[in-house]
Parts: sequence; structure tokens; C-alpha cells
Amino acid sequence: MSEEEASLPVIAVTAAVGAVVLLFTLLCSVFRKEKQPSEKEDEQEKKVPTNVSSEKSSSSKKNKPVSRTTKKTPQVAFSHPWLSCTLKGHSSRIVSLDFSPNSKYMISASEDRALMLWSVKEFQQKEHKYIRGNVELDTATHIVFSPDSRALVASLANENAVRIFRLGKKDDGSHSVTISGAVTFPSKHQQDIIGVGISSTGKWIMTCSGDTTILIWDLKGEVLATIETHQVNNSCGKVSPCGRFVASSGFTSDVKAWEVLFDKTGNFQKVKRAFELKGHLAGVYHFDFNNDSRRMASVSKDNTWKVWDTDVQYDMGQDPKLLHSGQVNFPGPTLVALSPDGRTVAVGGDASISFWDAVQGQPDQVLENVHAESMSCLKFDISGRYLVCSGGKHVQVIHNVTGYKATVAELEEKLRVASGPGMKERLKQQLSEAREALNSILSSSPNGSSK
Ligand SMILES: *[C@@H]1O[C@H](CO)[C@@H](O)[C@H](O)[C@H]1NC(C)=O
Ligand SMILES: *[C@@H]1O[C@H](CO)[C@@H](O)[C@H](O)[C@H]1NC(C)=O
Ligand SMILES: *[C@@H]1O[C@H](CO)[C@@H](O)[C@H](O)[C@H]1NC(C)=O
Ligand SMILES: *[C@@H]1O[C@H](CO)[C@@H](O)[C@H](O)[C@H]1NC(C)=O
Ligand SMILES: CC(=O)N[C@H]1CO[C@H](CO)[C@@H](O)[C@@H]1O
Repeated sequence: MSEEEASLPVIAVTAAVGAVVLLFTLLCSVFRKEKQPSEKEDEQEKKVPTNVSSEKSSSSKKNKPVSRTTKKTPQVAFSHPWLSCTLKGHSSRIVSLDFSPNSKYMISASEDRALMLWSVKEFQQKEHKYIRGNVELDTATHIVFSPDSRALVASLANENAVRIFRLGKKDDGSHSVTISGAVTFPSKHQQDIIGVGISSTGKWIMTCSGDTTILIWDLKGEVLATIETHQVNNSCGKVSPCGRFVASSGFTSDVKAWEVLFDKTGNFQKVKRAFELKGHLAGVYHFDFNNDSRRMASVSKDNTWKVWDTDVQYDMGQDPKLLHSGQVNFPGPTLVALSPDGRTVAVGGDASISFWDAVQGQPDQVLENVHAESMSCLKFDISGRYLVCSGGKHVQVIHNVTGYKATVAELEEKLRVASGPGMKERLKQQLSEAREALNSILSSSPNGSSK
């Protein structure tokens, strides 16, 4: 009896509160409907896309205050199954790009004095943070990482000299990296520097200018040697990844390579002619090495690209062998990138890229209108997983699909001729992994897969 009596008021109160809440909610919704019908519609419209791409919007909100993130400027929409991401952040034209030998970072330099350091790991993610450095009182025109990945060697536009930048840690314990100018070399070139490089041995630096001069420097800024290329005007100058050679191309139809020699005690000895790539019919715009310097690729005004076997005994009189050649018809100067394993050639011209299987010499895919402006740089990352290219203010990061396909084809061939169940099993496993990796790239694209 007494229990029922006690519980009654509780129910009454609950019911009363419930009614008030209900009434209030009702009133509110009526009030809102009357007053702001358009806002409600907006809200509903917003809900649909939010749900579809919920992953995207939530991640971009979360990371906002932590660090500088990419700006959302409206941009020419290049979309392709092979596109991994677009790096945005520069506010003027990008002029140079390089990857750190430890494979962690990419550096980019633009015409407004900015240097930006990106994390290669984040290429797979939605957000791409960067660390910014400035080139004081000047602008970088070409930039490369030092062999230990802790410094940068850049050529400067105004001073027409080399400046070394150090990557350091901030004192505040925040683990953030800083980019600061350390040393500027004396200016020695008559014409603008068109290429810089540093040997992987860390012993010398190379600068190449638009006339026919290449200078070899020690790390303190003393000139060790001057090379006269006899190529009328140099168009490209690079140091080979093995750290032995410096090579140049220009108005003439050859690519020349020299070896930079040090004695056993580590003193500079001399620069010696090494080998030449002979076979193009006109000036060579650009060339590239694979990661062990045993292959080179070149592109010429004669509208061809060529891949060469440079693993020769040049001191015994052997010449590099031409492996494959292909036709490209982009207007104006073209760029070439050879993948680290030497299996893929990418040729960039105007705003397009054509991919070639360098083992078979067969064309793969052509990507068009990759940028709104013409291309300034084209490069594979250290792992060979990505090809990056810049045009205007943006960098497009593209999956090395040609490379994945070459891997699949190679494994299929190995499996065909394999003997022994153990070997076959292993190859089958590798093949299924390679196919999976390829399929996951092709199917993660917004509108399905394309070849
Ligand atoms: C080509 O070289 C000449 C001198 O050797 C120089 O005057 C000219 O500016 C050079 N052209 C370019 C595009 O660097
Ligand atoms: C070159 O790249 C291949 C494939 O990415 C890798 O296995 C190899 O270790 C690299 N070699 C050098 C010298 O970096
Ligand atoms: C492309 O990337 C895959 C996976 O990392 C690698 O196995 C392959 O060697 C790369 N291909 C080229 C041409 O670098
Ligand atoms: C993906 O979209 C592009 C542009 O809209 C189109 O040209 C291409 O054919 C599409 N690919 C597939 C597989 O639907
Ligand atoms: C209408 C609709 O699709 N709603 C979905 C929105 O996303 C959440 C979680 O991602 C789902 O639980 C909803 O069903």
C-alpha cells in the first residue's frame, strides 16, 4: 500500500517533465520551420555529402590547429585513378624538388623564397603538413638533399651561388624541424646556374651553368675543378647517385659524363672523361639516372626518349649501350624520370606525362592536363612507389602503376618457368601480393579502375 502511494508522485513528475520536454521540442521545431525554412533545407543538403565523405571532412577538422596544413584553394581538378594526392601550400611557382636519401622527406622550392619540407609517409593520407623555411634575400632555383638527409644544397637566383641549408631541431623540445641557411659559397659562374648536385660520398658539390661550365667544389666552397662541356649551352647537369660521375647535356646531341677522382687519403685528384651517350639526333633537354647509376634515360629535341645501359667498363673503351627508344610528341622542352629500379620511364612535357615500360620499351599510359601550368619538375621518390611532378603552385603525387604492373609481369614469367613446389609457392604468394597492391590502387580511385 505505502509503496504504491510513494511511487505515484514519481510517475506523475516524470510524465509532467516528459510533456514539457515534448512541448518544448515541438514548439522549437515549429518556430524554426516558420522562421528559417531555407536554413533547414541547407542543413539537410549538407548532411548527404557529409555522410558520403565523412572520413574526409572529419580528418580535416581534427588536424586544423596543430600545424600549418594545406590551403584549400580552388584548383584545376585533375583526377585519375593513378593520382595519389595533390600537395598544396606554395603560393608561387615551384622550381625544384628533391627527396631525402633516407626516403622520409621531400623538399620543394618556389619563386617566392619559400622552401617546404613534406613527409613522404603522408602522401597516402588526406592531410599533408609541411614545414616552411625561407631563403633570405634570395630565391632558390635548384635544390638537393645532402647524403645524410640533414642539409640542403641550393642554387640562388640573385647571388647565382650555392647556399647550404641545415635541417635542425627546434630548441623548444617540440620535435619540429627547422630549415636555416648556413653558408653561402662565392659566386663564380658567368651564367645562371641550371643544376646543382652533391656526391653521395659527401666529398664534393657540383654546379652547372647555362653556358658550358661545370664547377666541382669542396664542402667549404673552394673550387676543385672546372669542366668545359663543349655543348654550346648546357641544359641539364647532374651528379650520379653512386657519387662518382657528373654528367651534362645541352645543345649538342650527346650526354657527357666525367668521373671525379679522389686519392686514397681523400684528397681531390682530378676530373676524368668517362663515357658519352651518343644516338640522339638533336639537343638533349634532360636526363636521369636510376638509383645505382647503371641505367640512364634521356629526352631530346628529336622527339625521342632513350634508355641506356651505363654499366660498362669505359676505361677499357666500352660505350654505354642503347636499350630502348620511344617517340614523344610534346611541344617544347621535355623532362624525363627513370625509376630507382630502372624499370619505368616517365616523360613529361607541357602538362602531360607518358609512362613507358623501360624493360620492354612499351608505352603504358599517358596522363593529360596534370597541371594547369607547364611542368617544372618530374621525379621518382626513393622507394619508386611515387612519381611526383610540379606545375605552377602544386605538386601531383602519382602512383607508380607501371612499376607495379612490371613487377606482376615479371613474377608471372618467373612462376611460368619455376621448378620445385617451394619456389612456386613463394612466387605465387609474391604474385598475389603484387596483384593486390595494384588492384588496391586502381580500385581506390573515385570512379573505379581504368587500365
Ligand atoms: C648560352 O651560352 C652563351 C655563352 O656561352 C650565353 O651568353 C647565353 O646566355 C647562354 N644561353 C642560355 C639559355 O643560358
Ligand atoms: C634501388 O632501388 C631498388 C628498388 O626500389 C632497391 O631494391 C635497391 O636497394 C636500391 N639500390 C640502391 C643502391 O639504392
Ligand atoms: C613500383 O613500386 C613497387 C612497390 O613499391 C615496387 O615493387 C616497384 O619496383 C616499383 N617500380 C618501379 C618501376 O620503381
Ligand atoms: C573516370 O573519369 C574520367 C573523367 O570523368 C573518365 O574519362 C574515365 O573514363 C572514367 N573512368 C572510368 C573507369 O569510369
Ligand atoms: C543516411 C545515412 O547514410 N546515414 C549514415 C551516415 O553514416 C553513419 C556512420 O558513418 C551511418 O551510421 C548512418 O547510417
